[in-house]
Amino acid sequence: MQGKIAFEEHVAIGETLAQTRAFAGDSGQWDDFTRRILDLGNERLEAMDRTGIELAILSLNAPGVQRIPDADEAMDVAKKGNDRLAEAVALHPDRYAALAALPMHDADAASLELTRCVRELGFKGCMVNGFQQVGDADDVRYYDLPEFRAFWATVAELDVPFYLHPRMQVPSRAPIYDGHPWLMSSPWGFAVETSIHALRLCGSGLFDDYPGLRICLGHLGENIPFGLWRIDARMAFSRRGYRGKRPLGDYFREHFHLTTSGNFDDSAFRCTLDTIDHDKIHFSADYPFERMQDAADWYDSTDVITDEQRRRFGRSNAIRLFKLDLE
Ligand code: GRE
Ligand code: ZN
Repeated sequence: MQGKIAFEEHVAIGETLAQTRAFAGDSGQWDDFTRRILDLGNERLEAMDRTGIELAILSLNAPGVQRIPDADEAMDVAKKGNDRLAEAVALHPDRYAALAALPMHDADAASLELTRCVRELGFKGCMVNGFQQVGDADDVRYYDLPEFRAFWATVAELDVPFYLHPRMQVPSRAPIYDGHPWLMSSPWGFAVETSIHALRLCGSGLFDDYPGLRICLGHLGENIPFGLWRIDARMAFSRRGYRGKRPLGDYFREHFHLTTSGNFDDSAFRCTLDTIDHDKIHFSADYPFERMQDAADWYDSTDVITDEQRRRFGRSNAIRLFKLDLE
């Protein structure tokens, strides 16, 4: 399919490149990976051309700003990353747009940088990589906490999507993974961490306070579609600290947009399609952690969806989500 829009497409800057090294593949692949994640020129654009991706809405690599405990340093890196993305968008406005990286140490800093990116740089939303480490590397903040309500007010006012991207748990909080570092990262732990964060948002009453918020999740929903029925079924018996006014599934279906990033599987896709309204399903690749070719080969040919759905999920839904000036 030509004309696809993808929006979990990562870029590193010097300050965030090394964070990604462990995930780049086995030894020998780092040089290629480094070139691909830093590149915003021909190699990326040609891969987009070959795979029918017209527009990539770019974001900084994970964990990025979220793993910088010092607030001032985090703000500097966020600004530097965002300015780099803005530069690429200015050079190739038909091929690139951008999601802001944000320092999430406190609501004011996050709101300030999001507002700058949206109002001054024309960014389409933000991508935040899970919890923020603050001060001490073991001190982590999740965004359902009351102190972040002022940030969510800014997101609601700017009316832009917030993409919650995975990161790995910090070792001091993750003894269950002892001896199994592979399990803690993208094969499984990423989805555990990100799904819990997303469910915390649902259970905190956030969406009662801000009914217009739109949250994006990658990887076909970080396993939540598979578990959604059971969450509501069990919570009919006991709500223990759940602060939403409505059943969790209502919030998930109303506020969450899910992308195909890094999860190119028919069975998982069917489950997601069965669970979520079809105006909230989107193509994405997760480059360069995945190959654009793998993402597009699967998406363009899977018979789980019709060609008419392929167009909607590959393009028109994203145009509406990000209010893009495209047809
Ligand atoms: C990602 O950003 O999506 C990612 C990583 C590390 C490993 C796999 C992956 O940051 O998809
Ligand atoms: Zn990603």
